Amino acid sequence: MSDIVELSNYINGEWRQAICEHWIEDYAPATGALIARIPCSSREDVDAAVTAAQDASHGWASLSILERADWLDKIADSLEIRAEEVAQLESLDTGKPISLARSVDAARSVANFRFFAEQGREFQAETFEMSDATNKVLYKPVGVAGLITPWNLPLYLLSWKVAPALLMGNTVVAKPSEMTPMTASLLAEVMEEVGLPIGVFNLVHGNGLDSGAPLTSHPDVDLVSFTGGTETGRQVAKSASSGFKKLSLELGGKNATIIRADVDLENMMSSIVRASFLNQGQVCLCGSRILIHETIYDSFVEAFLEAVTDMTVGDPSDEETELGALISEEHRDKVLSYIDLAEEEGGDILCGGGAPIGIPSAFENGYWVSPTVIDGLAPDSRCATEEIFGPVVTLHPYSDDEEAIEIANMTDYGLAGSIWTADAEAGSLMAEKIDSGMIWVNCWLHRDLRVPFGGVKNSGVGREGGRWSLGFFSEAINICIKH
Ligand code: TXE
Repeated sequence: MSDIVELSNYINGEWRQAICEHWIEDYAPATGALIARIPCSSREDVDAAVTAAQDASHGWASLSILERADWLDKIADSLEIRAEEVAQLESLDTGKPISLARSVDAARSVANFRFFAEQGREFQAETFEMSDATNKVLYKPVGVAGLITPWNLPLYLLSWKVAPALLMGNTVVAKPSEMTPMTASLLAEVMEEVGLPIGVFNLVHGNGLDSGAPLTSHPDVDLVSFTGGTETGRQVAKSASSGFKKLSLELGGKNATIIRADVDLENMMSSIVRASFLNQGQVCLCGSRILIHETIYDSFVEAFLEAVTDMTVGDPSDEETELGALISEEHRDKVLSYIDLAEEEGGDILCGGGAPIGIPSAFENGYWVSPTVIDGLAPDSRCATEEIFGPVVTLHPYSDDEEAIEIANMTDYGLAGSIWTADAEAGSLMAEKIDSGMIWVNCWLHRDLRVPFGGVKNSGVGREGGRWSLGFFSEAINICIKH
């Protein structure tokens, strides 16, 4: 019992329990053990956080962008000192391998604050000259930002929103996923440690309906940035629309990985496997449909299966582990139900399909699915077009570039994709015809934080990243001065 942590909300610079005194339990995905309780916040808690953010708005907005950039650096410094703690908490709370939590979650969270601090220092508002007038563009804060984040990359995605929101002069109410609350609380501790002015950053724990929905529909929240599932995104869009809030939605994906006949498989295979299974396939950018030129289909499948079955699945705290557990029992069951569906749809399970064999007894109650590869499915089958968000990949042959593009565009999603080829020019031309926000050629998740990030179709609305984030988290105002 003593190892179970009780987390609090952070509102107006104070640590508070939910007014209703109800709790939500948080489990470690690798073992199924109860590790924390978080406040099951409701409308009253959200109201208090929004009021605190509103009260802090004027003071924060009156700082210059350079002063706010300095605050982001202070936050980054303090977070960096606690990087190992971030990695340990993230690995425990999500079930992901510690090596990944260190190299991606902990490192990138610090990098996000530093990156946006730098963006603030380089920021130049435009002027547009006319023959008889000068137009100045001002970037004003939007106001109170409601930030809602998912469980797959908890602090990484939260910092991706908090940093530009603060930089542009907004105050924040953050609502992290109830399944992974640990590092959001750590971030609130960092805000307190560095002495960020009271009310500028507020944290409300809780579930989607009781605390997420009151935040997105709150009349005094001016902007909503949401990352999560497409269906939830639809509800968030509805609830934010009546107040005409600025809205950014980063939603799901069903991304194609296109393997052309001229691919250098020997050098590219490890990256293709990483694109398929990073974070147990629980990254919205993962390539969950691999389209393979028919002339190399058999040789690709053989090499791919060899690489996939070679991956080390198990204890997330072991440095050698490559794949950990899925986020929850419910999510594990959803992923398994898609594997059952694949069999009904005529697919062959080439590897995986259930819990890893021989998992140590300490992990028997965790939520495990070993990496699963399926072929024989029609490219328009449900398993090949719906988001599974787990370690499950379907394989499909194609005959020429046009057919690959047609299959890639066959889903309601349009987030990302990758193309693997010795002919980078041909890959780039193909990329232009794919209906997705981001396409990588001969790489995957190779992120330059200056570029636009976001999806088309059911993958979302709006772009974040670099100047797109600065634009989204501000109101551009034009002042036209006649000479
Ligand atoms: O996410 P939800 P879930 C996909 C993936 C997954 C599916 C559902 O396919 O299987 O979404 O996952 C908060 N108003 N992705 O149910 O519900 C919630 O508390 C306001 C892709 O876990 O979208 C959490 O903080 N907020 C995705 C956040 O929304 C609400 C990553 C995300 O939870 C709310 C995660 C409401 N009505 C899942 N309901 C990606 N794009 O990376 C819930 N929330």
